[in-house]
Amino acid sequence: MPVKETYWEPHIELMSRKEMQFLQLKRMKHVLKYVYDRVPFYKKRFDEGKVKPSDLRRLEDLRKFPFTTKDDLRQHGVPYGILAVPRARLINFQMSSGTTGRATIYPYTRRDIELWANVMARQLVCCGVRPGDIMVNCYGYHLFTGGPGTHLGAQRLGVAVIPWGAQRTEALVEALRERRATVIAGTPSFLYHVTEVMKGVDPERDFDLRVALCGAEPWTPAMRARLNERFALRSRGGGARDYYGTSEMIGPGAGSECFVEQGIHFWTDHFYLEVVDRETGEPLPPGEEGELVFTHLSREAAPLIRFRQGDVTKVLDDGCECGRVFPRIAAIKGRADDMIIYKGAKFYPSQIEAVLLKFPEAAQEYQIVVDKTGATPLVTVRVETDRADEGLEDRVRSAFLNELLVRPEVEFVKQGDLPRFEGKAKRVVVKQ
Ligand code: DLL
Repeated sequence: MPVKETYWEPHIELMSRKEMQFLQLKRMKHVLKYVYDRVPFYKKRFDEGKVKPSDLRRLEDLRKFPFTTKDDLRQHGVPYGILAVPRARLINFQMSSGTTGRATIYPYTRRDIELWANVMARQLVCCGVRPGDIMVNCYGYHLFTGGPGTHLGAQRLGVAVIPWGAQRTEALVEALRERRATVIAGTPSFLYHVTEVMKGVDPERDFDLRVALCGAEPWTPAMRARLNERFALRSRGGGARDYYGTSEMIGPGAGSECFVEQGIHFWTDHFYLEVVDRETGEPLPPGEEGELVFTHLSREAAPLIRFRQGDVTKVLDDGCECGRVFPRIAAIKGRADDMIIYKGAKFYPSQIEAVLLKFPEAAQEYQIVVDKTGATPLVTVRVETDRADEGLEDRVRSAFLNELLVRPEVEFVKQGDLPRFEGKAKRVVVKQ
């Protein structure tokens, strides 16, 4: 373990696996009884599935319990339909970004907010943020969890936050310079956009940035390399780090990369982790890719049991140099619903991005158009570039073939022609 690494809660983060399992089991028994006694939706669900909270003796027994889906939440009316406390105990609401339909609202008690600040402080430390840092927070504020969650954690840790949101990019470059910011937080697509407008800036001379907290959407190793280089993060011993969470879990605050940058440590003392086969629902062993499912172990307002998050990943459960007990998951490939099936090949938008980032002459902005109006679907990748030479289309299409086993059409458009996004980038357009 590196001597220099520090931890927010070493008594938890450096526990043995056995101690962690003991803690999880205690919390899991509690939460199953808690929702069964308080939330009519769960009582009905467990009764229908013929399971009782007392059927859980070992952690593995959780698989006997039914899943919760986003549709369940919509049907039972979040936030109030799944509430485990009186409404008067709520002190906050946040919203999902609505990537898969109507946005849903999630409630927090005072204890939930305490938990959020704490897991976020843990996550920031894990990413390499330290008290005394100055952070520009480019996650959106309002109902989206990204801005407020990052803000809470930074303040808990003792970091000065500049609450910027995802806007006014040129002024932001000035703020980074003038305030000597050391940390920048934002969606990777927005941060990339920042690097596009900072013409004439020498990041080693003009900036003090060390860590970039990148999350809320899938991103790639090539994107990491670009952000590291353009913000000169490595020259100060830091880097762009993967930063995960969902509004259903708590917002950002479910886990992050450490300095090793090999997968996201998942805070399994609060969010019990399963990766399941999407078709059969059976839990999968480490190394096998499937859908992420989590169970709240310590939330108060509306804990979720076996919630099917839809994100595609796998557990990389083989310990980590940083010493943390928490298992790691691989970078999220995308949501299972985002998978594109084209001529029998299956791929995610993040794989398209990984290919495009190999071409410095193509900008990072792209859009995937899935046209279903003809007899067979047609997938076209629209890519911004001002430097399309004759052979570029062929080179890009061959690279797609190598990576995706299929060759989508490629269309080049002028730089600046594709939409820019203030929050999460929406890469796929479906024509029905
Ligand atoms: O995006 C929470 C968040 C805010 C995380 C800021 C990190 C930073 P939702 O709006 O509910 O919550 O969207 C959650 O975003 O299911 C993933 O598909 C995607 N996502 C979140 N973090 C990552 C990440 C916030 N690090 C959905 N890598 C999730 C890839 C991510 N995808």
